[in-house]
Amino acid sequence: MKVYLNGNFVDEAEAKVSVFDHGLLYGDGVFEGIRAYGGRVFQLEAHIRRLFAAAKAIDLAVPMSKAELAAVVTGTLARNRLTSGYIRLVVTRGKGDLGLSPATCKTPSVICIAADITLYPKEMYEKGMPIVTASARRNNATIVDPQIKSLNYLNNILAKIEANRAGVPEALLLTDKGIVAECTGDNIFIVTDGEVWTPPIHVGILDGITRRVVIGIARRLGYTVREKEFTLFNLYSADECFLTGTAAEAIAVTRADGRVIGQGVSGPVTNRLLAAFREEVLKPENGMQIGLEK
Ligand code: PXG
Repeated sequence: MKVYLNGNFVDEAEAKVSVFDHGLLYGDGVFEGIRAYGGRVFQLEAHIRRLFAAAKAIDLAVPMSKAELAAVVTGTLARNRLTSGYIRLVVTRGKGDLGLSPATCKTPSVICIAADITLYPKEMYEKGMPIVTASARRNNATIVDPQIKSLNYLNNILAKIEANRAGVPEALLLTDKGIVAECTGDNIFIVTDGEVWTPPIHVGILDGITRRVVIGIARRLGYTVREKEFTLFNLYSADECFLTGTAAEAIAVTRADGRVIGQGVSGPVTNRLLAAFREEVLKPENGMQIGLEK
């Protein structure tokens, strides 16, 4: 695998980041998880925009333009002869002195990796999957806003550990007030009486790009979509539930904390939205061409 590191494409084994990089020492940096389908990078502009917004929120100046960064993403795929797959874009505070002040970090590190990712077992994409509610709560947005896709994912990792220990692939995080927030790397939707509900961004969640795309699809298909606060009661009594995310794509949840959701299958609304999503990712207008860079 060739990876992009600070201006060069190098072999994975040659890609060296300093142990003094504050991304490693303090989780000081931001990232994006992006996917390519059929020779195009899905929603690349939206991902680049979100990365710049997150960098701004942590007062980190990305050392290149949005267009240059987009070219890094398509270039990384092209150099690895990939027309589909997963792309990880990382911007760290860079190498500095020990001590958490970013003032000692002169140049941010920019990293781009292309790889495969399979988040959940394949059969679960047809049958749905079980989740549990984690005892770990989602970061309060007044402390570190979950809209910042930062290199500090410990909150989510703690929840994932709870899922692993419970023998399920994913965990749901609630806000500190007990409102349904999101899963460790996915946004959550429920279907109740034909309406599609998803938590609003202000509860403290990532403004997911897949979430936005799926809301758009659902509205175009004529569903009422509400960005609405709801509790575990609403989840347990929902007709359907599904998760969205770049890595996860879209997948039904058929059991939560041992309660069967609806009929315990990937439901009709979910299936319709998942099918439409699979078409959406292949539409030329939604993606940036990978191109023919060597
Ligand atoms: N919530 C959280 C906390 C996330 O990290 C999503 C929701 C979904 O957002 P998007 O924009 O992807 O629809 C995420 C996304 C990884 C990985 O490598 C994680 C994500 C995306 C891609 C890869 O674990 N999280």
